[in-house]
Amino acid sequence: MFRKIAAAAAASALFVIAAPVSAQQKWDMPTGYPASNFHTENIHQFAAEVDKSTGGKLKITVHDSGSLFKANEIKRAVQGGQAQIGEIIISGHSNEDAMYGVDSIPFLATSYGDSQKLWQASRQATEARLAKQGMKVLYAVAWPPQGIFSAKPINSAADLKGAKWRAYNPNTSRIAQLVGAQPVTVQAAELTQALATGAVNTFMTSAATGFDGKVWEQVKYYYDVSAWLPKNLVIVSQKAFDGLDKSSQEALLKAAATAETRGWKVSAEKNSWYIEQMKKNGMTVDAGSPQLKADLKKVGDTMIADWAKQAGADGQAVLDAYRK
Ligand code: PCA
Repeated sequence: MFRKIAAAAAASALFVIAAPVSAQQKWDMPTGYPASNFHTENIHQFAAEVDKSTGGKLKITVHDSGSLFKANEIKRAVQGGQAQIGEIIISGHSNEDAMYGVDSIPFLATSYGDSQKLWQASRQATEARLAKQGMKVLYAVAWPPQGIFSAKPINSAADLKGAKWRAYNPNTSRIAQLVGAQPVTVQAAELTQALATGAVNTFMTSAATGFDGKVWEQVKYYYDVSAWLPKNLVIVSQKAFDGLDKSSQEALLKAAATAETRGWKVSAEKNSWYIEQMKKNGMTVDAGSPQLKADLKKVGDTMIADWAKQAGADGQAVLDAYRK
């Protein structure tokens, strides 16, 4: 009897010692956007590469469309360890820290090149904040440029007064306030529903999200003003990352770097295709009148000044690095 117990104890001790080396890790990855979205497709490619390059040691299961956690809850889920890895829209969290909202200020960075520059200028500060919260940034990818979708024609900001304005982050709510619209926060996964019920009729987003939500069924006008390019970040819990062996960590970082390059490229390449789909489905696509653009530029100027105040010295350093 004693021998049996001793043998079992020895075996389980061996198992415990051996476990970290051979163990397969299974991670859940909540994301907020649909399977067909280019960010989600990029994430699936990333997960497949990680599987391959770790020899199957790290399996990432992607839960898209806010099915595991709603888009705005994913950051907290990764922070709290309910999910090991996740995708977030960083500007969704600018109420926590102004730094998170720098990519969503109208007319600060309006092209892919400038957005990339702004990301390089703000990456360290963003990573440091997330690190303090126990999270590591794996990669970031920009959404296509943000334009205005509206059920009725818009010629100037005055036409936006009283609109039921869908917001997806604090900055888009702030724009609504500044133009006299009524902001309602709606995550992308619920946009189609919110339009169908009439809860919202106007919003700013990319043609990518316009396409995902088939918004042309309710909304007929798209003003391609290219006001900013918000970013999605793929973040991992530092604790989960530290639980990987060295070679898996390296494989994960390598796949992340590849996904970042690929994501920015696909975002830019697909943008014109998305806009084509708006037209094909009967939407009027317009660059926006000079008055509308001038009005929005004023909104942007106010928001850049507010942001600089809120983000303090760190914010000024980011703006200086960006403008250099
Ligand atoms: N689509 C997301 C965020 C930015 C974008 O282009 C959305 O509308 O929720």
